[in-house]
Amino acid sequence: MRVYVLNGPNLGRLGIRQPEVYGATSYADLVANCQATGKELGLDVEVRQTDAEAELIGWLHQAADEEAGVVLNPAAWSHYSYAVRDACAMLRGPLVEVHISNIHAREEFRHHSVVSAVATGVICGLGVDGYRLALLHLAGLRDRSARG
Ligand code: CA2
Repeated sequence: MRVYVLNGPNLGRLGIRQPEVYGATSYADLVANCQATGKELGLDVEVRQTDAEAELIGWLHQAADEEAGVVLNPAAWSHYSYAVRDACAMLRGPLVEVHISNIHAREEFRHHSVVSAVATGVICGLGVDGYRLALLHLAGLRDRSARG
């Protein structure tokens, strides 16, 4: 099963600033952890990050065309990008939305994600463990569908 782990703006700076909010794991470590989890679970995992909305939308179209699973941290776009939401709605495989921080315990503008309504499920506030949990969920779906 092909899985895209897609990350939105500023997440490439993980571990450099605000460790009290986002933890001490660097973006490079996050990529390595997702790849290791993918290997463990037999998932073909590709991890990407972009600060450009059009690039993320292109990757979502690619995932839709391939019927791939997606783990998405839309970052700030979660809160206002109907373009990202519409691209997510086109996906044909499962979509797990991940937030490292607990967006509900932060500023009011972070409490709502326009993406969540079109996601299969949402994980938030569990730090970078959320990515591993999302990949475990996708592997479980794959296993259940293989069993029929
Ligand atoms: O908690 C999350 O994962 C967020 O999606 C992260 C976004 C934020 O806009 C969302 O409300 C919640 C921001 C990512 C910024 O990442 C940084 C990384 C290092 C230093 C500063 C910001």
